[in-house]
Amino acid sequence: MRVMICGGDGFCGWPTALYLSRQGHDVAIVDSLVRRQWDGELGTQSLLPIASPEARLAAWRTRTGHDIRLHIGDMTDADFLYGVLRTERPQGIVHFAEQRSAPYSMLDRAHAVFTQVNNVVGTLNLLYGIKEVVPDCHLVKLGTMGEYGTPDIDIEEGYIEIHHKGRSDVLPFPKQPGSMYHLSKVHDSHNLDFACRVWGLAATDLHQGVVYGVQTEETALEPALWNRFDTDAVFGTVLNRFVAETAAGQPLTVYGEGGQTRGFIQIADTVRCVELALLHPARPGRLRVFNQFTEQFSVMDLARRVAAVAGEMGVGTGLASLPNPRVEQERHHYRAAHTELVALGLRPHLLDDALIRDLLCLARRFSDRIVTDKLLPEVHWR
Ligand code: NAD
Ligand code: USQ
Repeated sequence: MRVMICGGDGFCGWPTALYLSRQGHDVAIVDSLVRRQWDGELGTQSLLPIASPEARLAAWRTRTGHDIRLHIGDMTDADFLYGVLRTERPQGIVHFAEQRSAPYSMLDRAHAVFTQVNNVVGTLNLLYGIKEVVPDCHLVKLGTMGEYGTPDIDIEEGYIEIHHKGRSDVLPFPKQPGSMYHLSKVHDSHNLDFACRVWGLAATDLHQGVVYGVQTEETALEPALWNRFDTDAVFGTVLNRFVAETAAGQPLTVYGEGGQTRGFIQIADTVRCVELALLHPARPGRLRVFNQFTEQFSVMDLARRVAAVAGEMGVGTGLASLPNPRVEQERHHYRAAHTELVALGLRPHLLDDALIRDLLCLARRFSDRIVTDKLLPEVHWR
């Protein structure tokens, strides 16, 4: 399949590009490389050193003989995007190319506006581009479990049957996002739904949970292929941060009571889920939604898991209970359906102590790269 990976230089996109290339798909990456600039803006860096995009692709070509094409440009630039679509004529597009940090989107007005413009306009350009240039192309778009929020009922996969005043219908599941970033994903989902219903496009919205882990079989092949590992309080996600905090000799930063519960998925399963969605395209005319996570944990569960493994290794640093910088429920019901990808063949890799140990070893090896004064949260929701 000719596949275009938008955001293919990022944490999820890079391993996905390599995995799909290795499966024999013809892969092209579209990325503005803006994520690399945000490290500069925030004064931080990936815990693992990452090669330039050109060096990454050259290493992949030398090692596997597979060519991955690179188009550097911004999704919000419609002329650029249309040009790439005309050149590549993709049969499948995977769209990761958004500003994905909730704290970054809550820094101030300018960052909130940037996040929503970047994400919503980029996706809208892509939807129009597909409609006008490659209308039969299947779009696999990364959304987030955080679109649903934490309602006091079970979360379904995208849709819920509602009975109201003697009538019933299957309607999009209600959305209660918790940051300006998560809101941008809800706006995207509405635009995707519209493009499917009205123009007859085929799209899958992957409501992904928090991703953890770093390397996949492909990225681990050699240093030039390594994936990024964010540790700072703005872009680092919770489990990877707990590992990095341990490596830095600091206590684990549990926000508030730690009862916040989320769906989680390993990076190696992310790439498999995307492949499954591509291999089993959505039918045109109705937006398909999959909840993309494999198990759920509370923040406190995760902190205790990491602390226990670190303790066995003799490197435990304990937990720090910090006032929650976010506005979110810290004790709540959480049970979300996630059966569709399993039905397509996903065999989940669940979190185990061996993986935590491997991550801790990796983080300790590169601990001198952790920018320790960027570990504590400084972005407040109120
Ligand atoms: P990332 O920031 O590492 O990668 C995103 C990539 O997109 C970067 O390389 C960046 O340069 C590029 N990009 C951003 N805006 C762009 C634009 N306007 N034009 C071109 N390129 C642009 O993020 P990630 O962790 O790989 O996340 C990828 C996607 O998955 C995002 O849409 C995110 O919302 C979603 N997601 C991520 C997680 C997670 O835990 N990492 C969880 C759920 C969903
Ligand atoms: N948290 C802590 N301590 C930390 C970091 C986070 O207690 O040091 C808590 C947060 O308060 C939150 C939970 O852990 O309750 C998850 O936070 P996170 O920073 O790991 O993840 P989040 O902000 O939700 O965002 C990440 C990705 C985003 C994706 C989302 C999936 O950055 O792109 O959309 O996970 S989901 O959470 O399902 O919406």
